[in-house]
Amino acid sequence: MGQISGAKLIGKALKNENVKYLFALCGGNVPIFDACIDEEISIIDVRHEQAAVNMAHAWALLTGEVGVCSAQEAPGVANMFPAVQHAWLECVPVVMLVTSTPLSSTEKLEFHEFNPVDVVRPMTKWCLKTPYTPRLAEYVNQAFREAASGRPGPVLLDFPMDILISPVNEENPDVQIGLTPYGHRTKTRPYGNPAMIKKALDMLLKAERPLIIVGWGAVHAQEEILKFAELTKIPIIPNGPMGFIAPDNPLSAFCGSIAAIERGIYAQVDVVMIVGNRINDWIGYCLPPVFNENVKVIQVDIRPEEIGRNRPIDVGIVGDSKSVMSQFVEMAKEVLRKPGKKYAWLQELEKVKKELEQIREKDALAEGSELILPQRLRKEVNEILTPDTVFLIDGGDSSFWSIDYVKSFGKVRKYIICPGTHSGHLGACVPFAISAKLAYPDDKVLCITGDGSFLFNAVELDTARRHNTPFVIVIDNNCAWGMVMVGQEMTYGRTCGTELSPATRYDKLAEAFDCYGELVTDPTEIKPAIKRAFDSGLPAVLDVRTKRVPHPVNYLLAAVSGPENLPFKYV
Ligand SMILES: Cc1ncc(C[n+]2csc(CCOP(=O)(O)OP(=O)(O)O)c2C)c(N)n1
Ligand SMILES: [Mg+2]
Repeated sequence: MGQISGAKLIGKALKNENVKYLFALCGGNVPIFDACIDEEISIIDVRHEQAAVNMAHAWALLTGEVGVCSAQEAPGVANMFPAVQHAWLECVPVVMLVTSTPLSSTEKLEFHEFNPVDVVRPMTKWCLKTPYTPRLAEYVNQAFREAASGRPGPVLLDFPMDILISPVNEENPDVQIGLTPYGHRTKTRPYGNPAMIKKALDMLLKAERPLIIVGWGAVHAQEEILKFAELTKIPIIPNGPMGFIAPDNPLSAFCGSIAAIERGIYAQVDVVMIVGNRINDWIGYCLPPVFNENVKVIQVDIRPEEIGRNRPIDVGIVGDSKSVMSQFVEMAKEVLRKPGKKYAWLQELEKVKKELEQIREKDALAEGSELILPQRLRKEVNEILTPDTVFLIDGGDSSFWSIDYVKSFGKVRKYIICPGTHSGHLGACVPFAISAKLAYPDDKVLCITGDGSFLFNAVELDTARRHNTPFVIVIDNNCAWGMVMVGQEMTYGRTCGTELSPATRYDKLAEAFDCYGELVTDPTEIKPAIKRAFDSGLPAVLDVRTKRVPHPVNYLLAAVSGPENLPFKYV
C-alpha cells in the first residue's frame, strides 16, 4: 500500500467490472490509457471519437455487457455527441470516461476549458463531474450501476485533470470502498406482480389471435420467451431485435420489415403482449388503423413510467422481462396440463410467410435492369449466410431490403440493425463491425450498408486494419441518399442534394487503408467476391453497383401525411 493516482483507481475499478476493451481516442485521457495497460484492458484506438461511442454501444448489444469508451476534453468529447444521442435513444448501456481542464482553473480561460456535463445531461441517464480523487473508483462503480440497471442508457464521468492525476493514499477508507471487487451492484432482477401475470395469462389463453411483440429490453429473456411461446403456441414478432426468433420457426410472425402492417397481421390480433419494447410508431402505437380498435394490450416493462404511454393498456406488469417471463413460463406450465391449443392463427401466419417468400424470390430474379437489384444482392448474401456469421445492417432503404431478405437463425445478438429503431443514426456500421469481430473472434462478420451511410465512419477502416479485425462490408451502392431521394420525389416531384457520385470508388478507398476492396457489377459475382473478401483475411469493402429501388416502407412513411398515399391498404 502506498500512493496511487486517480487514473489508476479508475483502471482498477474497470478491471473489477471485467472490462476487456476501452474504445478511445487519445489526448488528456492518456493517464486512463496507462492505467489500462496495468490492468490488461486493451485500448482500441479510433480515428474519431464518435466511433468510440458507437463501438461501446455495439459491444453492449453484441455481448449484453456494458460498453466503455473514452475521449479527451473539449473537442474530443464534443465529437462523441452524435453517437451519445444514438445510445440514449436506443437505451444502450455505455460508460463514457472523459477529461476536462483542472477544477482549480475553472473560468480561467484555460485552453480546452469546456464543461461536457452541461451538454450531455439531456442525452445521458446520469453524468458527473468528479469532485474528489479518493472516490474515483466508487464513481466508476456508480456509472456501471446507472448504465446497466433499470432501463439501460449511456452515462458520462468527467475527470478534471487535477482530480485525475492527483496521488492519493491507498489506505484511505474512501479509496478502499471503491476498490472492493464485488458488491457494487446487484444482478437480481425484479419480478412482476403474480396477480397481474395470472390475469395476463388468462387473457392470452382465451385469445384467438394472440401475439407477443419483443424489443431489445427482452433480448436477455429470449430463452424464457421462446419457452413461453412454445408452451402456449403464441407467435412472436420482434420490433427491433430482428434476430430474436428464426423466421422459419412456426412461432415466428416475422415476415419482413413492415409486412406485419402491410399484410394486416397486426390488425387481426385480439390480445397483444409487448415485452421490453416501447409502444412506438413501428407498431402503429398499437392503435387503429394498424391494430384493431378492440385489441387488448398487456405491457411488460422495467420502467413503470413507460406503461400506458401512447395508449391505454389492459394489464401493466412492472418488472424485468427475464424474471417476468420466467413467471409466465411457470404459471403456464401449471395451467396448461397439456400443451396449448394449436391456433389456426399460426397456420395463417405460415401461409403469409410462404407467400411473401415467393414474392421476394421472384422480385430478386426480375430481369430488365443493367444494375444489380437490391433484392438480388440480399438473395445472394442470404444464400451464403451461416449461423456463425454476425450480420450487420446499415443504410436507409438498404436497411429495409436487408431486414426483408436476410435470415437471422434466431441468434439475436448476432443480427443487428446499426441505426437502431428509434434514433435512426446512420453510418455506424464500420465501428459496429470492429466490435463484432472483437466480441466474436471465431465468427465471420458481414454487413450490408448504403453508400451514403458507409462514408460517415469509413475512416475506421484504419482502426480495423491496425487492430486486425477482418470483416466484409457490402455496399449497396445506388449512388444516392436513396431513402431521402424517394421522399423528395414523392413530395416535390424533383430532387436536390440527394445524388451521390458514381465516380466515387469505395473499393479503392479500402485499398488506400491497406484493406481489401473490389468493385462488383455482375450479380453472379456477388458470392465469389464475398468469398474472396473473407479469404483476404483483411477488413474488406465490396462496392456493389445497384439499381435504386425504393423500399415500400417509404410509402408507409409518406402515409403519415395522408393514407391516400399508400399503394396498399391496412386490412
Ligand atoms: C446521421 C444521419 N443523417 C441523416 C439521416 C437522414 N437519412 C435517412 S435515410 C438516408 C439515406 C441513406 O442513404 P444510403 O445509406 O445510401 O442508403 P439508401 O437509402 O440509399 O439505401 C438519410 C440521409 C439519418 N437518418 N442519419
Ligand atoms: Mg444509397
